Amino acid sequence: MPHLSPEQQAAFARDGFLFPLPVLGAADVATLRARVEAIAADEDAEVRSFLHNKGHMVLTWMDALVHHPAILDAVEGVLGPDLLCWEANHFIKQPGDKRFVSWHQDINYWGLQPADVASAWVALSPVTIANGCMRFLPGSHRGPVYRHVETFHADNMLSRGQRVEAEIDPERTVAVELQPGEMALFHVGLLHGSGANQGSEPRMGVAIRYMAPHVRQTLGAGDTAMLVRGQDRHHHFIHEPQPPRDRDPEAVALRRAYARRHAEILMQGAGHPGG
Ligand SMILES: O=C(O)CCC(=O)C(=O)O
Repeated sequence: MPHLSPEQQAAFARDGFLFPLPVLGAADVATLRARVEAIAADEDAEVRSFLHNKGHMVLTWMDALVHHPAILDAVEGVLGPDLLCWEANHFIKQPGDKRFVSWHQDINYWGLQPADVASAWVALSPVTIANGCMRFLPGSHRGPVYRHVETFHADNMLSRGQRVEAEIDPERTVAVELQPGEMALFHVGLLHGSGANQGSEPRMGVAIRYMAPHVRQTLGAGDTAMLVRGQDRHHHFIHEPQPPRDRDPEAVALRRAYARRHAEILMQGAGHPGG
């Protein structure tokens, strides 16, 4: 896929998102999906946590995904030629899964400033209104950063169950339906959320978080990121090495330390003792 056209760049600046962007072929999606399902079914909780926190440091195929040229070409179109990958979060909802993602703005609790940060949400299954696709509120990345309340609702997939206090008019929202291998790119300030899976097939996607290297972590010291394209002239984040092989013991130990620090930074300020 080529870099974004001027029209696509203008649409991203106006709306705060772009989709659908085709980035992966059917064979790649099938392989990735099988790998993600195997990790999700692993008996070891630490292995399962690779799907939520810094798994690209220990799994070569996840590292290859966050470096995928088609994904990075599109991200470069909105963030520029130098790119850090901060995180890759998998969001999986099985049929009948009641879990949802309340309306929120990521910028409100990630601590990343300025807002030159975008998520590349890649579909590994069909993603439909029935099976709980995301919804976006166009242009909301240009508006205020709203107050959020932390609900810690059991079915909320967000770490604190954080929900924006603003009223969202459903008529103004856009359903982010995707085919497997398509991607939605969205701005860190965009209001978004998703419902339960009321369909008959799993809804699977991975949200890869990218930023320009001048971005800082304002919540605490010691956060980490992987340089995936270009150069880092700022060094605001400790650089993560690429994994030499799957689950290399040294890489696993380093990922454990970095993932813990990353989680500590993100949960600072959470209003719940179990945060
Ligand atoms: O996958 C979802 O339903 C929500 C994803 C999300 O909130 C995010 O990527 O920031």
